[in-house]
Amino acid sequence: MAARTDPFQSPDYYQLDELLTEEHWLIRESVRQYVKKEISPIIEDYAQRAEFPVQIVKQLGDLGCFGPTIPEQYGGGGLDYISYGLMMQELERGDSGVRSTASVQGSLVMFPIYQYGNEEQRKKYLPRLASGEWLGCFGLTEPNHGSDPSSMLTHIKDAGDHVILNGAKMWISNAPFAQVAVVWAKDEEGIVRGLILERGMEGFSTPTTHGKWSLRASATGELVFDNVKVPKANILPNVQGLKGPLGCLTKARFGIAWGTIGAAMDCYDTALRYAKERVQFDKPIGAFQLQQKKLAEMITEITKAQLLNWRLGVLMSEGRATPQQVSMAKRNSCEVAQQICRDARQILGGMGITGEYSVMRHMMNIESVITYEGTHDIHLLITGMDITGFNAFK
Ligand code: TGC
Ligand code: FAD
Repeated sequence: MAARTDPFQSPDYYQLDELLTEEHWLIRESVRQYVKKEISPIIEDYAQRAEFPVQIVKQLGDLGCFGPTIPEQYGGGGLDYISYGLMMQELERGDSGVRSTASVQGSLVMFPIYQYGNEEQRKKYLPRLASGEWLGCFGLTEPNHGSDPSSMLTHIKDAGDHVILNGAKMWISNAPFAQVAVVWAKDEEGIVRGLILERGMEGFSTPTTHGKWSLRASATGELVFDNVKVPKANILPNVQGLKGPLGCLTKARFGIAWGTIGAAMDCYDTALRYAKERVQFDKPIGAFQLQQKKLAEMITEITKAQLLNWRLGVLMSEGRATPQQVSMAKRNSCEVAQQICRDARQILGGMGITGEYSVMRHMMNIESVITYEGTHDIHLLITGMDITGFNAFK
């Protein structure tokens, strides 16, 4: 397939750009141009081949997309959450897998090392992760424990100056290429602890997961621990319990709320252009009411989600956002994106199922994004519990 150009024009129906600062525009523009130049021309081919474009790791590091909210002294960007959201929006406009690479690295690997780690751990890992010299992954989900990580079986046993780790994690983004893994395991008292593993530790392997129809340009794998000796110096000292991993998920879910609207914006823009150009029955199909209904609903939902995300970004930057507010935004954006991708695919008719356009790839990607970082149902139950006070999980 020949390299392609990217005609994307960003929708901004309510002049929401006026809510952004000049620094926000510059950050968004630099990531947008990166996606146009380095991602859009190649990503479809990588997705068709189910191959991870490993060169993006260094590129994303150079661009500042890894850990943008981490302080600069550790290699992060020291930026606010709107900046982070805009980066994730632009990356996922290119492909959800590219955004996944960045959100795992920043929110699920750098954030716990920064927030729960000691100074030695911060200095050793954060600058290398920020620059893209090292790639990281996050192991919470297990073969039999997905939505309910509190029942995890992976565990550690005290052995003097180290612990012995046994168990397995499944569905782990970045795993096959990662040098570092933040892994969650129970200690002998059943308390969840965070550990930093490095590739090469004896008994630690990362088999690749094959056969995905979704997120094909993202590398997914397992983490297998067979009597791995982990030095106690690699345990994250400043957190215990499930709030450790769940606290990381709050940051990553925020990025997904912005990211999936990026994918939706790409599908809308593609469908709008196609509807104006494609002629049937002597008229552009965009002149028919049925297609206008789809397009009008798309821009309405995108605009509502942009506003929700912006407000959430302000609350996050002020340290006032609740995890439940983040759940609402993640759930809303995934649903909006899923519907928009499907409608855009229909507007493109037969062309919608080809790799000539990005919509089918986005549509398939969203099927993962609506499931990972807490399924659609789990986020609904989080909202339900928040407003009623009743726990409907158990
Ligand atoms: P629960 O008793 O509710 O909570 C345990 C402790 O954690 C605290 N907490 C949170 N803290 C920060 N952020 C959040 N979002 C939090 N949610 C809960 C809570 O206050 C409590 O603290 P404490 O001090 O009292 O101990 O826990 P539960 O076992 O009842 O579970 C609740 C539930 C179901 C909502 C939770 O387990 C959940 O969110 N499940 C979904 C699992 C999930 O999201 N897995 C994601 C795996 S990682 C991934 O998918 C990465 S994909 C990345 C990519 O490629 O982009
Ligand atoms: P299950 O928990 O088995 O859920 C199955 C169904 O049951 C869902 O519809 C769910 O909503 C429903 N359900 C579950 N509990 C309830 C309930 N109480 N009430 C009502 N309905 C319920 N995990 C990581 O740790 N790190 C990663 O990097 C990572 N990357 C991923 C990448 C991809 C491509 C995918 C697909 C997943 C990834 N995951 C990762 C795992 C992901 O977080 C889990 O798939 C997700 O949390 C759901 O777990 P599960 O697949 O075991 O589904």
